[in-house]
Amino acid sequence: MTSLQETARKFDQDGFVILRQLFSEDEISELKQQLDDFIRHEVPLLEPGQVYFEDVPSRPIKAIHRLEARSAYFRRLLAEPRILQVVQTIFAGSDILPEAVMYFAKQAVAGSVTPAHQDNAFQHWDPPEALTVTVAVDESTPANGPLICLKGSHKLGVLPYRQSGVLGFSRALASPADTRVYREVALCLEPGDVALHHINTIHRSEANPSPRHRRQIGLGYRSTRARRDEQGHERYLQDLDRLHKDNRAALESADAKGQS
Ligand SMILES: O=C(O)CCC(=O)C(=O)O
Repeated sequence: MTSLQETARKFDQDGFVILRQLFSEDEISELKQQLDDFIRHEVPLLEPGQVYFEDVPSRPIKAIHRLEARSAYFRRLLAEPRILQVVQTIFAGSDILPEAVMYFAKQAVAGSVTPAHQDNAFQHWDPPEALTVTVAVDESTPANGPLICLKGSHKLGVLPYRQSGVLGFSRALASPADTRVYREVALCLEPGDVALHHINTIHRSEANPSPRHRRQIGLGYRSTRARRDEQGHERYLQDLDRLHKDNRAALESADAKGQS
């Protein structure tokens, strides 16, 4: 079996797979530089919903969505042939569509919990032939809130969810999955490592109380066989809009109290 096919087999079996050192040190240095530039020049222009901040006074960035819309560098990263080749082997017999680039930052000391969720509760692909590729910018260790995937949980389909109230991760699993059956695996990565998880794989992360950042890029792909459940997706967008309005109202009321 070639290593590409072995990767696809593991992904199919576990719902996630790690590829070590897909990107070189120089490539990760450039990625960091591009991220810094994006944060300096583009983030101030983004609307709520495109960027999320931690709820602490220093307001460090927690997540940015759709970097490819504003950056030629991130559009190129999304079209990276080394990644497309792996995704193509996983969803064999179909063309692959790159979807979006996200940034997830679990900042030193300030990074908060990501509730257990499945990406397809947000994305609504049917059949669920889609995945997220995580590119590690920093080392992730048990101490700095690594991504934790539940092995085999992608075979459960999309499970009932609840509104989490957490900005950036508004839908969480309604009840915890049985981790004796679907074992939790912390994805401990070095910069340049890449992890792929299926959109139905349950994943979560703890807070980051450590002095080290855990930042990563998420690249979304799907097969051309996957179709969006438009009604389900519209309901999600309406829920999200409500959450943003409630959040704005809460902030305005806190401001008004502060001034009175
Ligand atoms: O960084 C995290 O904690 C969450 C990332 C995530 O949900 C994802 O990559 O799909």
